[in-house]
Amino acid sequence: MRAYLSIGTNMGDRLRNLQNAVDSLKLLPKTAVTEVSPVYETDPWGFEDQENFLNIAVELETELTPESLLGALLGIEAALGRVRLFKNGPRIIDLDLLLFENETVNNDVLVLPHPRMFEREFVLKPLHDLKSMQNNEEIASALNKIESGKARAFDGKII
Ligand code: PH2
Ligand code: MG
Ligand code: MG
Repeated sequence: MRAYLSIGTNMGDRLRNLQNAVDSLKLLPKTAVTEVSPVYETDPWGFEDQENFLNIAVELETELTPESLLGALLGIEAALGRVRLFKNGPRIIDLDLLLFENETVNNDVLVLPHPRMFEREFVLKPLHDLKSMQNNEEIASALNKIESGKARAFDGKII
């Protein structure tokens, strides 16, 4: 099954945090990291009085269920030292599950597709860079509607 993630960070060594997150994903059972987007620097959305974020999108191939993948993402956040201060506040690392094949899920722990992904340039811009998304009309038109040009290409690569 193909899954897409959005990863963000705005504390400490941001590039290192992104690489640590991707390295952790590579260690998950029944899961392969199949593509990592370029890195973007983005203005904080939601709560503006905080440092800029770095954001990437990641494509996975996995045999995990959406719920067990979500659990694994929360485990990686905890292992990398995430402390939840307040909603939309600063974070060492945030791994959000955006899409899982064409599945729609709506339960207490998980909503798919991610309900706010289509309004967020910091999600859509890197996502649209992934090879498998470049011809995705839904992503392209959503990005077209909101693109401000404020997601800046950042000099640094996550592998
Ligand atoms: N994540 C948030 C809130 N605001 N802003 C940017 N630029 N990037 C993020 O990843 C981000 C945010 C909540 O998860
Ligand atoms: Mg998030
Ligand atoms: Mg999150």
